[in-house]
Formats: sequence, structure tokens, C-alpha cells
Amino acid sequence: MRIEHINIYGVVLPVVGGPYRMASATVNGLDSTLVEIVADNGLSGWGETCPIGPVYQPHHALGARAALEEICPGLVGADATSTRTVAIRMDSRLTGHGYAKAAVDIALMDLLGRHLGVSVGTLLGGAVTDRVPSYYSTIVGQPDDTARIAREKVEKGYPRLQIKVGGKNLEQDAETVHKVWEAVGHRVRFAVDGNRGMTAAYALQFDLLCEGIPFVLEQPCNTMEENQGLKGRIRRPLYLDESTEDLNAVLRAIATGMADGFGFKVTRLGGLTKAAVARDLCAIRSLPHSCDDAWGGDVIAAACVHLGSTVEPRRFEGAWIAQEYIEGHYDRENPVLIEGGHIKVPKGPGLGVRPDKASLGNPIATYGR
Ligand code: 0XW
Ligand code: MG
Repeated sequence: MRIEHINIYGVVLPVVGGPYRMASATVNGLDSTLVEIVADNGLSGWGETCPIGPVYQPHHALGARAALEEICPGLVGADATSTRTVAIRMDSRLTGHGYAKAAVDIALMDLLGRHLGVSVGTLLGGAVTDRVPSYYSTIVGQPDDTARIAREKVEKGYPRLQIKVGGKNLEQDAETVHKVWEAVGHRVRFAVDGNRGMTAAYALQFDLLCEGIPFVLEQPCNTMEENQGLKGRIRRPLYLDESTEDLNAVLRAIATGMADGFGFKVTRLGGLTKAAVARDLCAIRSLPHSCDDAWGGDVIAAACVHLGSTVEPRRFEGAWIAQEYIEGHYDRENPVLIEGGHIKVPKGPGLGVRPDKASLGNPIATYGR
């Protein structure tokens, strides 16, 4: 089975219910890129990459498309059953840009699963569950509003929350955490995500003001070094998210013991093949992690859920998908949905979702025949 041609689609995904606010960025709408790889036997597979705006990470929608323009012409004729061969070809045409290469890797996994009649979860080593936990991520907002939303989401069945704080107003951030704790208490596990917005001094004071509340602090500061400097000085687990820019960064964070867990993003790590390596490295050191992506529709959501289904449950921090913030689905027959704070693993071969091509419009680029 060889790659015959590749179609690229651009899809605008408005953020339902107003902007999504984090310490590092505010977004009103996202521009997603879908990759369809068509093989010479007529089968096809889908991938997706959707950076959450241009400043959350060193990724952006047009960057992904430009990278795919460099990469894709060289993939025509490649062995579609080998993500390794294709990864080598991609690296020979463009250095870095793992978040664009990720969409190709995911599409190949989907294609291979369809070819073999097995799910992507099976290709990733085998699912241990058919329903994965998700978590609800609040936006940076007023303490009372955040506490109310937290209570509602726990009542809906979310087993975990991620509370965003702004990193600009210490008292307000601490008040948000205290109000959420009063509202939900031990009924749920929670992380507080600084999204790189805090200085080390701010993080230390924040930690003091929240003493006694058992949350995980996620990516408080910008660099790996600043976060590492908090280790042993704050009295709670420290997770990294944005700092794990690639597998090498994950390896470094694990080897130095600086992270107690991770928020992983499949596209940031370079696709499912590489995200599975990060998963396995975490297993060696008993580290918890999530399986998320920055944003995107059913295709990336299915990829995150399949990967999440293969993680040892006691260390799995959930699969975050953007569904609650998006209207509509690429696949209306088999949408990826959060129900009771959990997500059913899509059934069928490959990713188990198929975008309705009619709703995508014409491809913005085609490589190959
Ligand atoms: C909650 N997320 C997974 C969605 C947005 O991309 C931000 C992100 C995070 O944890 O930072
Ligand atoms: Mg995060």
C-alpha cells in the first residue's frame, strides 16, 4: 500500500460561548488543518492539527500548512504501512515542525488501521478500556463563576478538573482555587494550570496562599528551568505541559525527575507514534499524564482518545478534547462526545471517525495525482 495523494483541508472552528481564556492566550476561533492520505488501493486515512492560536506554543495554523507544503510532495509513493519510513522522509525534507508532521502520522495510523481492520488503539499496543475519563478545563475568569462551573461539571460526572489561573493577580488566583475547593472538595481531583503565566516568585506565593488544598500545579512558569527551580520549594506535585516541546524535552524532564506528571499533546510531540513513546517513558517512572491536544475536531479527538485508552488507568489524567467548546462535528454519524465526563472510544477500524467530505469544501492543497 503506497501513498497516492494527500489532500489538505482548512476548517474554521469558532469557540462556542465566547473566548477561551488562558494566562498565555485568548482565542475566539481556531483554524484547523485536516490531512487526508489516499493510498493506491483506494483506502484513506485522516489526521488533524489545530494549534490554539499563534502564541500558546511555537505553533500556528499557517505554519502547519507551510510545513505540509514542504513535506507532502516527498511522501507521494512512500510505503503507507510504515510510519517510520514516512517519518524519515519527513525529517529529510524539513527539520522540526512536529505539530505538522503529527497530522501525517495520525493519518497514516488511521489508514493502516483501516487496511488491517483494527483500531488505532490496537496499533498503539491495545486498549485497556472502551471508555476513557476526560477532564474539564475552565477559562481564566471570576472566582465565583469558576467555582459554579466547577460544581456543575463535577455533578455532570467529570472525574477531574483543570482550573486556569491568570498569573497576574495573586489574590484573585488564590481566591479562585479556594472557592473551587469549597465548591467541590474531595469529590474530584484537580489541577491548576498557570499556562506559563507565573514568575517563580508568584508561583511560590501562590503555593503558600493555597496551602492545604491538594491540587497539582501545571506549567506555572515559562521555561523548563524556572519550573525546575520550584521543585522542592512548592508543596504539591508539579506537572509540565507546554515545556514538553518534543520527546527530547520529555526525556529530559523524566531523567532529571523534575516533573511529577505531564499534560501531553499529541501533535506537539509529533504524532501518535511519538506520543506512544512518551507514554511508555512515563510508564517506566510511574508518572501520570493526560492525552490531549491543543484544539481541533473529531479527528484529533479520536486520536487522543485511542491513545488514552492504552494508558494504565491509575496513571491516566484523562483525555481533553475541545468538543464542549465547538459546535458541530466532522463525523455526524460517529461524533466523539463527552458524556458524563467520559468519552467512549470510537469503534471500527482506524480512528473510528470519518469526516464528511461534503462539509469540508474543496481541499486547499493536493499533493500527488
Ligand atoms: C486544556 N488544554 C488541554 C486545552 C488548551 O489547549 C489548553 C490546554 C492546557 O492544558 O494548557
Ligand atoms: Mg496545560
